Amino acid sequence: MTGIQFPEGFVWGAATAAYQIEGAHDVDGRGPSIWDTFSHTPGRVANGDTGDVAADHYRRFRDDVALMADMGLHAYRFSVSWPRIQPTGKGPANAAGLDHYERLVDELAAHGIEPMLTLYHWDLPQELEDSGGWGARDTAARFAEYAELVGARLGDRVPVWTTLNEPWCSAFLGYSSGEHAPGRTDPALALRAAHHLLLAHGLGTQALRAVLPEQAKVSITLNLSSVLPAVTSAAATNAVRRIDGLANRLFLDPLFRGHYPVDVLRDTARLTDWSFVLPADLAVIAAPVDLLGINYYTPTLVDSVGPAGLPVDGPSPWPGCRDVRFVQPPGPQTAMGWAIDAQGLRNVVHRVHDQYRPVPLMITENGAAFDDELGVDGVRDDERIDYLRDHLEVVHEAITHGVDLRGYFVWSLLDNFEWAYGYAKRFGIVHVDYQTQARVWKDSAHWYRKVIQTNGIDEE
Ligand code: GBH
Repeated sequence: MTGIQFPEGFVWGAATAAYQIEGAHDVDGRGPSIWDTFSHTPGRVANGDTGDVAADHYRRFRDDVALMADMGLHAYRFSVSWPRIQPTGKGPANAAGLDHYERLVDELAAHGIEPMLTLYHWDLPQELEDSGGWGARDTAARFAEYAELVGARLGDRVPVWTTLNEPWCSAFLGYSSGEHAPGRTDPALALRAAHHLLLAHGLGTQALRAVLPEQAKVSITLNLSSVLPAVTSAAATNAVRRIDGLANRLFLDPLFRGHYPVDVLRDTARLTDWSFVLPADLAVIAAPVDLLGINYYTPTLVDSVGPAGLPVDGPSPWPGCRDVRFVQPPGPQTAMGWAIDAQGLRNVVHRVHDQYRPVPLMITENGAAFDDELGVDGVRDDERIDYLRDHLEVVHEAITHGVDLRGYFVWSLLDNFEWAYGYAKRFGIVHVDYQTQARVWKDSAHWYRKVIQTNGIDEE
């Protein structure tokens, strides 16, 4: 009995992000980003971990590319560190920064691996934060200049470009819950930030189109949520609408329909009048992309205690949703405490396919952290293999149902700096010993290599 077989040309990849793996924080003229400031602020990151050294990928990129080639990866999704290109977030390019990414891209090409380049995976130059960060409209214009610098240099060699990774996280974890850099806890500011991030995507797309060759593709990656009610009640149904509005439609609607969702504008009217949205912005944001990246990890289950219920204490990533309770779904979880449920991925891809103008889709991140143990013969991570298999089965099924899903990138190639969790959480399919920087393939990496080789999953 054969298992499942993916369509010919399906893209198999792995993903990383600059601040999470590069280290070399003060090398070759790199300026500080908001994550340097944040991670060096006591109490912000578990165990006081920082990205100063990380997986030392900045220096070891040639070895890491060789590892990717051994694994048979078709494509590698990485991000460029903005403060390596513009140490203060503005002005001319720092040549050493561009040179580095050119070497990386050339090394990938030499091994037949296609680069997929993300311009912004959360490492805003600190000086831009000091002048308002994503709360400032000017940051969107600065982003477009940065996009043009990188596009002009690498446009001939990078076929797929992504403006932003998960603007929801940048806006709401960065400026509302404060779990991420810059650690602000101002829900109204977070809504402004969300708009300026979308505007940055739009202006960045324009800038890229002007310098990239015609065949280059431009995309954005969203972390989309499958939001379901924990109970059957009018209050829970309403909570689903509100959380879905902020998690998904606040981004999908302006990108693919050219307007913000009216219910979200109404729900948040007590916090902001949205006057930072200028009429011309929406057309800029809605300029067509060639591809939509989707990152998916876990479903979201909500309930509502109602207006008279107990408010949730402390800063929250959900502006105006203090009455909404998040429920832990039953069943298995990852080391992050995130429920494992591939049905959520099914919901997300079908929803996008059915309700928004279909552009080709890619799963740009999917994966899990587990409490891996390094043994003499590697890392037995059957749970991660099961997680990946379950989600890949959903990807396959969606394709057979007509969803135009072109590729899959596992998060992550390497164990890395897991943001507020530091090095305590390991998402890699390759283990990193942070003492020696040795890379050791986990069983999941061997398994993934076979999936790529056979373009499918064997029945087991
Ligand atoms: C991605 O973000 C990032 O792009 C990547 O850099 C990161 O390393 C990776 O995920 C792993 O974290 O509140 O318990 O219901 C994913 C961010 C994950 C944020 C799921 C919302 C909901 C978990 N999202 N999370 S919970």
